[in-house]
Amino acid sequence: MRIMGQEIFVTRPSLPPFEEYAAMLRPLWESRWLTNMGTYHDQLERELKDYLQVPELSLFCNGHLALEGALQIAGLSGEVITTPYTFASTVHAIVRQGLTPVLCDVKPEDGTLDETQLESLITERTSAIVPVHVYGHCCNVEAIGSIAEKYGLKVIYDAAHAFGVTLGGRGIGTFGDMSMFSFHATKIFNTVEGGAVAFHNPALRTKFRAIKNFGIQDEETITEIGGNAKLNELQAAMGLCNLRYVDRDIARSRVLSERYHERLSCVSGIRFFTPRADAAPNYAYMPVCIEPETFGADRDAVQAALREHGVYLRKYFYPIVSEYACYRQRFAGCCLPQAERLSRQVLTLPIYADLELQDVDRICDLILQVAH
Ligand code: T4K
Repeated sequence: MRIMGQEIFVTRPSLPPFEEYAAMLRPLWESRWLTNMGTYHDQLERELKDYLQVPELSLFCNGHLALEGALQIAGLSGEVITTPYTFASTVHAIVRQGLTPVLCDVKPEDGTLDETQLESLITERTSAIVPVHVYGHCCNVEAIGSIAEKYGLKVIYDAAHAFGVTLGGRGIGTFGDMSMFSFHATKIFNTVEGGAVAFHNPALRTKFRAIKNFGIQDEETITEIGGNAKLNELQAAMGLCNLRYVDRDIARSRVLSERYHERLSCVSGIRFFTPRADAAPNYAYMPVCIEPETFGADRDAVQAALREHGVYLRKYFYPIVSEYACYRQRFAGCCLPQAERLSRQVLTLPIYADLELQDVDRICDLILQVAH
């Protein structure tokens, strides 16, 4: 049990035993091969491909640049439909690739893109859909896939939160044309900073390898307009170590998630999301909706009250993207009632492998005190 007063954040990175990571560094000191797709980089690509059950995978230095890389390689133009209920990265990646984001509202039950609204947003300029498996909740990939096929659109999933998630026994990264995963320190699996794109077409393998390294094919051949987005050997070593423990971490987070449900699911005014029953989740996020009319206090009051006790809950995702200062004008007039409502009600509670059950109980006690 933690000492009272010690801070608890929404997440805490998993780290392997120090000696295990240190041992991985020795060959790097000896070879002096530190980056530009070294041995660990290629080994991690192979191991992640197996773990995520995807046909092809390319590592990047972070999830954001992986998403930008996927959008670039997909050869898109014009409009791209995505959701406003996400981290800044999703829409920024679309805009930074010279594309026009079009926002689709989300479903209140899981926060993912509302596929029933998709067709009304498709125009002759639409080239792709970028749905987000927000909190690791799987989108309606079947409906999205058939709409995309009907209109000849690419589907690139933002699967930043969905590491290790399976749907109907299939790796979540096998749906759509490509999926981006994030391996940021705050994710269930981390390489400190890092990310990857999973894809189907083996012909894209060399393109992905080139665009993260200035478009270089060989010393004298530059085939793509690429930047520098390589995962280095120290990060890859961290990934190789952490991958050995990720199943344990997911199992541990499951226990914590069950405890939150046990303690809070019958409380009036606290609503849990209902992700798809055919998905195996990763328990990386613990979002709840605080419905002020029935709970007796609003989300911000709960956040402030727990902060007084050193527990830092996060409002992932508030504000929604259309309300950002940099996008307000662009999206003025967009009607996104479900995303707005969720963003006013959601709190993400702490969940990570070395959080203790007593901490979960204390957090639940503190939340319940706010209601009374
Ligand atoms: N798409 C989606 C849907 C995403 O959510 C993200 C990233 C991306 C794309 C882009 O992927 P990356 O390029 O990041 O790979 C955090 C993460 O930085 C970000 O990766 C993540 N989503 C987002 C949801 O959360 P912040 O601004 O909330 O981070 P920060 O620094 O406030 O950290 C959150 C908490 O984690 C802290 O209160 C304490 C703890 N923490 C954090 C760090 C960095 C630690 O204990 N140790 C640490 O080293 O964005």
